[in-house]
Amino acid sequence: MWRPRAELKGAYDVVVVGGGAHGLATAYELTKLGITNVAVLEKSYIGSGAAGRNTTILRSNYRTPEGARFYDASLKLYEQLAGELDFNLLFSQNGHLTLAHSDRSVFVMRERAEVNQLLGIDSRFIGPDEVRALAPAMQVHPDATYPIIGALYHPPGGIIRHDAVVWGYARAADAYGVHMHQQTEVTAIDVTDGQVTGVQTNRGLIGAPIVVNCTAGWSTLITDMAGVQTPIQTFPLQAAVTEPVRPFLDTVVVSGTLHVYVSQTDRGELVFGASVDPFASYSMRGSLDFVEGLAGHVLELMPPLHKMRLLRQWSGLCDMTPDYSPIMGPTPVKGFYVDVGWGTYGFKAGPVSGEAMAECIATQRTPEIISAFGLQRFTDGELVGEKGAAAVGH
Ligand code: PYC
Repeated sequence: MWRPRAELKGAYDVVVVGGGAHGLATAYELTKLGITNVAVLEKSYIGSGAAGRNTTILRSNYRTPEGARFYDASLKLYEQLAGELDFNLLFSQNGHLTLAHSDRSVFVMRERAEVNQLLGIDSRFIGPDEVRALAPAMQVHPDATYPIIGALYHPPGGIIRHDAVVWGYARAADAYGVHMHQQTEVTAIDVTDGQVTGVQTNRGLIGAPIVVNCTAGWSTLITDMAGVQTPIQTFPLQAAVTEPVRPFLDTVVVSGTLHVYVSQTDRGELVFGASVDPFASYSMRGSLDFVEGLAGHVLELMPPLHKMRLLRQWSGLCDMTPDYSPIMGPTPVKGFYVDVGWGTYGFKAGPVSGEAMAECIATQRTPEIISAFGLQRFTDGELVGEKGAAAVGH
C-alpha cells in the first residue's frame, strides 16, 4: 500500500512527528497545497498509537460553539473521505445516543442540543420512548438503578474503521510523495536562535525548517525537546471488545453516569470504553479492575449481555488539557507547530486537523477554525471548556 521504507533524506521542507491519523492527514493535506517534500516520522508502526487504539466513535455534538463547529467540519470531511482516498473506511453513520440519568444531565444535554442546532448540527433531546425504539436491547425502565430519562440524539454520529482511516491516508500521502519513516524515533529537536532547524532521530539527523508535533500520548516529551511547555497530563484509557454476535445495536450508546460507551462493529463485536484511568501514567497495560467495573456498568444498561465473553482488552494514552480542547498552531519557537492535547477526542478530529495544520504551515497564518485552540489561551485565560461534552466523566 505504501513504500515500506523510503530513503531517509538529510533534509525535508516539513517533518511531521507521529504517524497516526493526525500526522498522516497533515502530510496528505500538505501535498494538496503543493508541499510534497515531507517526512512523517513514527517511532513504531503507522497507526500504532491512539489512532489504532481508540473506540472509533465519530460525532460533532460538542458543548462549545468553537468545538461543535470544528468537530462538525471533521465529520463532514469524514463523510466523503472514503471517496477522496478511494479506500473503504466502513463508516456506519447510524446515530449516537448520550443517555441522561439525572435532571442535571438533561439540562446539560438540552443546552448542548441548542448550541448544536444553532450551528446546523443535527442533535436533539429525546425522551425514553424514542431511546427505547432506537436501542431496543437497552433497559429503559423507570425502576432501573439508573433510569434513562432521555438522551441527546445525534443522528450523524457513528463509527468508522480506525485502521482503515490510517491506511487510507498513508497510501494517499505516499502516492503524493510523502516519505513515511516507521521505527524512526525523534530523540531531540534542534533549535537555533528561536527557530527550528531539524530533528535528531535514532536513524540520524534530519534538517527541517518546520517540525509539526502530531503525537498523542507522548506529545509533552516532543514539545519539551523544543523547549515549549504545554499544560498537558497523560492518562491511560482502557477499552475492550467482545466476541461477535448477530447485529442488534445500530447506534452508539454512551452513559456518562455509568462511565461507559458501547457500539457494535460491522463484524458483530461489541466495543466498550470507559473513563480514563484515575492516575497520570504512560502505562498501556490493561487491568482487571477496569474489566470488572466495565462489565457491571454494561449489564446495568443491557442485562441480556451477561453471557457474552470478552475477547480482548487494551489501552491507549490520552493527553488531557485543562479545558478538554486541543492545542493547535504555531508556538513561541519559530517553525515548531503543535497539534496536540486531544484528550479523548483526537480521532474524531483527524481530517479537519490535517486540513487546518497544513493550511497553517503553508500560509503561515492560523486558520479561523482553530483560532480558539492556540497555546496562548492558557496565558490569556480564554479557555474553551469542552468537559461537558466528554463521552463519560473523565
Ligand atoms: O468523545 O465520543 C467521545 C469518546 C468516545 C471514546 C472516547 N471519546
